[in-house]
Amino acid sequence: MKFDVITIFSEIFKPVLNESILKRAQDKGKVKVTVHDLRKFTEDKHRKVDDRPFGGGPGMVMTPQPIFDAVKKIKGKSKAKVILMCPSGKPLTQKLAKQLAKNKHLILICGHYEGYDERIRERVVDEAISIGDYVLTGGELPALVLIDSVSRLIPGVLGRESSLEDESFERNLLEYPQYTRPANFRGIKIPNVLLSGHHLAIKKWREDQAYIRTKKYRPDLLNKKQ
Ligand code: 4GY
Repeated sequence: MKFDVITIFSEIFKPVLNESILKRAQDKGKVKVTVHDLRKFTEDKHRKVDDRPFGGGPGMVMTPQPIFDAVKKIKGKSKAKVILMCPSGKPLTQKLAKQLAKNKHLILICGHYEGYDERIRERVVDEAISIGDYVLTGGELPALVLIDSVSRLIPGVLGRESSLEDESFERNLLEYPQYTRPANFRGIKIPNVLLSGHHLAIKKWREDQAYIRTKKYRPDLLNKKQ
């Protein structure tokens, strides 16, 4: 899977991409991420990427020219899917991450200021995606969230394929509580059933706990169809 990111803050990406599983995924050749500086695509002599909104109003808007040209150049002859990171996009869910993981090439556009010139969305973008109902200062963190959530679904990245299946959002249930050693930590004991060796009882307890938790913290998930 190839990710091309278009941003005015390239440096944000390095520390996240150069650690842990995302680093290993790139070293293994499962994922390739290239970060492009939007300003390199400007025709304007001041390398401007924004301008004042027509009709007035506060703030600045991302101007079309650099983004149009960056996407055209990066896309070349590939059939890349172009994604705009935007609070008004389609919500990123585990289901959407799975669909995105089927692509060979994604181009992610990270915005700033007050928003994008609408012609970008109309003519360049295939899908606008939001990571949640809050407004950030830019699309870089959302792009990293998308890269992370999609990369771990690519075969060979996690190296424990089977366990992806019973993950939380796969079943619309939160995870059951987990414990590890010691069984008694400073007087705080783990539930007895986990020490019983009774596999069916443990399975039942975990199912009950997952349901209780979901009902308490995310009742919305219980009403969702699979
Ligand atoms: N939430 N999900 C998000 C965001 C920053 C103003 C457009 C989000 O995806 N992106 O908050 N992005 C905004 C800042 C211009 C992008």
